[in-house]
Amino acid sequence: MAIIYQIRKPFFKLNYMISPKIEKALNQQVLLEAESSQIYLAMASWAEVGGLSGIAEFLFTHSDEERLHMLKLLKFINERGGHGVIPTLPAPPLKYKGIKELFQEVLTHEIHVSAEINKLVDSCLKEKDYTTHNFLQWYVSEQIEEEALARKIMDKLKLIGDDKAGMYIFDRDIASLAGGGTSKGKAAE
Ligand code: OFO
Repeated sequence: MAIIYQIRKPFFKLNYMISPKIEKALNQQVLLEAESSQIYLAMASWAEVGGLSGIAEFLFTHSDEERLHMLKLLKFINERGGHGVIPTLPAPPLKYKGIKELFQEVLTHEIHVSAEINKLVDSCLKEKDYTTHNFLQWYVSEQIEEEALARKIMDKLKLIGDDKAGMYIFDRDIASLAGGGTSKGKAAE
């Protein structure tokens, strides 16, 4: 029995475990995805209280998607022999100056998330962790879609300007853009 254990232990370590460096970086991304979910949840609540039901629906859905992104990472870390850590989150902002400012924050946040994903991909290449590198390609594609969606929304808001009727239609129609990323409920698979 002792011989079998001695053979299996290094095999397990060599083939299945992620390095502490990648584990830490992935857990940092868990935090960022969880933070995204919290921020969008706070935005959704602000919009709902302000009578912007379409924007609220869009943001509630977006918040759910970010939670799925977090879960997908967490499960991957655990499957690879690491420990997915549930993070402590800073309180999100509760109020926004207006709709345009809110969606500008969404775009800025998504650009930041994309940059962090790219750093993570780079670390995987440096560590020669091709399994995690392959896993992260889903996030690379997701970020392209999310940034494009946030830019599309900002373009629409610029066109609308201060036109109240335009803003009414925007609030009515934006709900149909919810779930526009690659996630669409598949992230936790
Ligand atoms: Fe997780 O996709 Fe946005 O942040």
